Amino acid sequence: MQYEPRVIEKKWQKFWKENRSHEPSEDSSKPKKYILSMFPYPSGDLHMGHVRNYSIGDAMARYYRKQGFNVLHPIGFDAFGMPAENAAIKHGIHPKNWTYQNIQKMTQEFETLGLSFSKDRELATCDPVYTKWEQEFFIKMWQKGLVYRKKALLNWCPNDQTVLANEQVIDNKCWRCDTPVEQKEMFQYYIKITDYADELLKDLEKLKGTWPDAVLVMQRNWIGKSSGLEFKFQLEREVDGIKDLEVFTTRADTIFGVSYCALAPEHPLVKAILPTLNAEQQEQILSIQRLNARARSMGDKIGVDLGINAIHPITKEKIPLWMASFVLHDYGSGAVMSVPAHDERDHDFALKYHLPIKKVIKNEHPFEDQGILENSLEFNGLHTKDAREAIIDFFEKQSLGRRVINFRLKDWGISRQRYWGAPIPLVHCEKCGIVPEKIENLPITLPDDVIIDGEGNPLDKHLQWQKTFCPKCSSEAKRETDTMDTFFQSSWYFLRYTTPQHLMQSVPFDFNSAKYWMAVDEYIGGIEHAVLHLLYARFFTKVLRDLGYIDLDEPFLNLLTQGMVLKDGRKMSKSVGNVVTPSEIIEEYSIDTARLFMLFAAPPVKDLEWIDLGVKGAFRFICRFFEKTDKITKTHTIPTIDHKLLAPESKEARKKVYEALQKSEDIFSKKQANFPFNTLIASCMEAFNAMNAQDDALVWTEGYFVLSHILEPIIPHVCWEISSLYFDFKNFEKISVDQEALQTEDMILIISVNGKKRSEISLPKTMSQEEIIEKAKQKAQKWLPDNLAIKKEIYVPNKLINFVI
Ligand code: ANZ
Ligand code: ZN
Repeated sequence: MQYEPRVIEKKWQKFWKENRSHEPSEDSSKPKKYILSMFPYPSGDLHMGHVRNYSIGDAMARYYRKQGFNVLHPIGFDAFGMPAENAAIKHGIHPKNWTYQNIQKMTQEFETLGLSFSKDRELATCDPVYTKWEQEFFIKMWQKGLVYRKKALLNWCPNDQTVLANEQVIDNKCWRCDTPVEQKEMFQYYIKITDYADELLKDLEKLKGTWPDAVLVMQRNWIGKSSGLEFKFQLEREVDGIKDLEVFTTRADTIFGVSYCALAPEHPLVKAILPTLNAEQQEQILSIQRLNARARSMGDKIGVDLGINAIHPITKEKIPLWMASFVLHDYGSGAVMSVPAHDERDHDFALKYHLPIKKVIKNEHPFEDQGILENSLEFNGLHTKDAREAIIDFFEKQSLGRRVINFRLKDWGISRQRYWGAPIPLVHCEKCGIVPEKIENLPITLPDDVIIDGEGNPLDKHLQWQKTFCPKCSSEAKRETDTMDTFFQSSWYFLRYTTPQHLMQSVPFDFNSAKYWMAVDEYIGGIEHAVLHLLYARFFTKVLRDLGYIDLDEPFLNLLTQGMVLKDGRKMSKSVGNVVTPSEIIEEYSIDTARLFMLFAAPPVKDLEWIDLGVKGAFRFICRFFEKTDKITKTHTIPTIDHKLLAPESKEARKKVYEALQKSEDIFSKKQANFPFNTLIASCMEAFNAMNAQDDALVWTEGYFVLSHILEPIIPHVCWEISSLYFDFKNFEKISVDQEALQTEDMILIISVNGKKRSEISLPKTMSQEEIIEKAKQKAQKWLPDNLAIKKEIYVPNKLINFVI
């Protein structure tokens, strides 16, 4: 039979669509699996990374569906965001049109890939209904005190008069006009994710073993809990009413090694002292203020002597104060006690500015945090670990300072000064201040008629849209023009999918549906989302729980971070110019080829190197697999085979077939971790080769029956075609591993004639020597002509038989 991919792919895709084969049932008594690949941004082109991501998820969804699970495997689009607005600036296309056109195109492409998505639950986060629920969440958070407004520094292009995202700042210059970017203070809305810092950290324990360790470590570091001492240095003189300087240290044990204090350029004391400094010093401080955090951390360490001393709280020594570019204004108190003898960063700075260095710990490497204290008065001789505690106790007793816990995690700034996002549903009233919109007025939708020219926020210029009435006092008021960070949308889309279409207008998601489907059993996506998306989604889940929307602590039970697709050792991407598009492969070979190659070339969690020859190999296997179906004789059910009576080659074939089945079961029951589909496919290929090396018709039939079952999740079109021709799908459920086939106690013997290897034979170890020699003789008949007598038969058990003629 000839493999004609075009014909069978069309046929089965039509069948699945018409039969709604991939829609989950609402029957919550059934065991469920929720399989989710991270939803895509609708950039318009489907790349191999997508194909990989979705093939992995699809293989899982198809397998569990076949095993009788109720499977939810949805797709949607993360549809707000900057690229749509950039397209508008560059090509004059309206962001909405650009986005929906791309969604349409990509939906089509997903369909051609044969991905078994539930169509009913598809969503786009820019849809006003989605916005409506999201705005409701925002208002509930506002009412609960989880939202606040605070001034923050943003990248500002003075030429375009617009806020720039970090990606739009290149070498500290504006991406459009090359003007040096400044830092501008503006009001921003923040969500108090820090209120949940402890729970977010603690619950990482629950994910141990089901999330990759690397991701857990990254989340832990991002949350960055550290405990230490907070205390104040008195200043030698008052500046503008400021009398002291607060610092946070995790190394109280180094208190006697402090030789200067370093302050962030934004620190209030620096601002107060600024006018007293000379012009050059002032300019140095201002120039650091203009840099964003990334530029500061990458550049040289810059310092300015502030010309004022603090008093050491214990020794009463004079400690000079410096502005330092490396001190973060938004961590701790924005000021550091610097210990150059024991901190590398402080050390570099001290060398550069000739500041004293005082050693207070005896240790081999000066920058390790362990050792015995010296030059530390009554604390001398203590180990650093104990000294830390003793010194904090001392500070607390003397009321000089206190033990505190700090988190690196910062509150989530969600304001964006852009058009293509969900409007923040707040109203500014002159009398009442900031007031949330009434729930019944949601959604607050975007106006269509805007001018998008890259100068400022288009909503700021749309006065008509801004005009509204105060929800509280009804006087004329103004809408908030900031829109929400797109991470807001991706933080709850997985909950929305749980809810059937007919309820979508009346609830954000249905409580009971969410209860049934959540948590996501398998979440699949790139490692680049290890921190932000996954942390925000975990946070959102906890907030929605506390607001009564769900009963759930953690949204994703298992996480699989798939590797990248590489070509010639580099990430496959437009900018590198090494892209192979999915449609090229589909046109030249077939959809199943693309899927098979993607899952065969590497385990899902590892990077995958694109090899043209590998794609060809995948195609050739499918062709052979399809063409050899004429060997199938008995159909519609799995044949009954008496294993003992089979020829050794047939036994070997059955063994390989059931080994593959065993592997498949081990993978999906997670006895083998991280879904190593590559080894499963290799095992199927081996089994197929073994089938080819024998000629028992029933073994062929059985082999096909089992292999099309195992391979269906990977190459569905081919397997559905084979199954529909020869088998009855219902019988797939009856397949189980034949233990007898696995337990062949066979040995492989080399057969040689006059010392020359002629053949090989596989025989049971239990067979008698006479029988073995008889079988070997039959097998080697060609080389043992009847007219020549066999002079000698040499048998070496488990190894070989040599006939001397
Ligand atoms: C003295 C010291 C001595 C420190 C030493 C470290 C090593 P984590 O663990 O991340 O919390 N620090 C405090 N506030 C800072 C800020 N706003 N910007 C930059 N650095 C700041 O880090 C806490 C340590 O980072 C603190 O402990 C402080 O330096 C510094 F051998 O104090 B340490
Ligand atoms: Zn009002």
